[in-house]
Amino acid sequence: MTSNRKLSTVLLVLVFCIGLIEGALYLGFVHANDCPSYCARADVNQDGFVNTADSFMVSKCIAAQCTVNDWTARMDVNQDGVIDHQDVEAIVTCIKMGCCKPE
Ligand SMILES: [Ca+2]
Ligand SMILES: [Ca+2]
Repeated sequence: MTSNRKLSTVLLVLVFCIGLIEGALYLGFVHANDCPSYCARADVNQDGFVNTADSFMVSKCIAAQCTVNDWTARMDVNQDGVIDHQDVEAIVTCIKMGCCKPE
């Protein structure tokens, strides 16, 4: 229970940081660069944008200790066979690098 709570706190902070990055992107403080190939898969919920909603979806999956299957395959953004914090970080990187349209 305690580790789940810690994990939730870490994920919340991460999602908050993504919000800040999105704000910076929107204001034009961050510019697009060479984008990692996994950014093409970062729109986890397939709504046309890569943003906190996508990282939140992966975070929820991590909290629920989900594994990669037909339903969750999209959440394995870096395609290393596991859904973990690295996938959330991959989404953050894509947002930070300006590889995705902010909402
Ligand atoms: Ca999305
Ligand atoms: Ca992964």
